[in-house]
Amino acid sequence: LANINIRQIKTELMRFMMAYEFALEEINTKINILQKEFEYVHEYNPIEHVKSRIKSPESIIKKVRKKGLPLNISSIQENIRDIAGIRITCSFVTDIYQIAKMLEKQKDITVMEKKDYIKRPKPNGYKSLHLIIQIPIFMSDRVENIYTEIQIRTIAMDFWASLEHKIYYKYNKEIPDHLKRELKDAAISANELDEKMERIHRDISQLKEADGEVVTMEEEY
Ligand code: 0O2
Repeated sequence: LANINIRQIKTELMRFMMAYEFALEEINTKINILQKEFEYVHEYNPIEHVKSRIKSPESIIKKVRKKGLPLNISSIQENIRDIAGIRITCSFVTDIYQIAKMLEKQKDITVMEKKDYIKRPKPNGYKSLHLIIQIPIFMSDRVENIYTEIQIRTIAMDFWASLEHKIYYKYNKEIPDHLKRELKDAAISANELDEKMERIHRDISQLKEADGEVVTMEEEY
């Protein structure tokens, strides 16, 4: 009896994790389609790169404990919403909102939560647009609505966040105040770079437009 139970639990856990893999596959396909078709129509690629990951069982358990939640499948499914995570790195800030809009409009995507850390950065300087979405996964005997976290940011925001993540963990989650200030300064510099590059991009687009070249970046999708 004990063997049967363990087998059942194993099967359930495998199916549970598989659903998140499928969610990532679905969303990656959607992003691929958007990217290819957008580039074809607008002759412009707003996406620099896309990365996806499944949260490890250890970090899922760590998050469950940190939030003081019960450790069972339905509690994890409902409360840990970034088991499947996708990060889209865009060229410019305006691209972030365009990509978000294109995903939000898709009928099978339900936006459950939107955290705009670009309009309201975190106190440490962190910037990104987070969409917590649900996507249906059609399996042999059921449909599961799977939570996925989509983080959309520019290269400069990604550069800062990736390094801050490393530095933060290296210092075992306690950084001295002067380093916190320096990190915040670095975030401000990253932001200035984003603004400058976007301004140059806009100015060059206007020049091209004046020269009679078709400029499509700001067009409605
Ligand atoms: P990891 O290692 O990237 O997976 P939640 O705990 O997710 O239910 P919370 O904390 O309000 O709710 O979510 P939030 O703030 O939207 O953060 C979710 C994810 O955003 C984090 O996942 C990070 O990936 C990223 N993030 C948020 N704040 C920061 C920050 O200050 N610096 C960096 N580098 N990344 C950040 P995890 O699970 O915390 O970490």
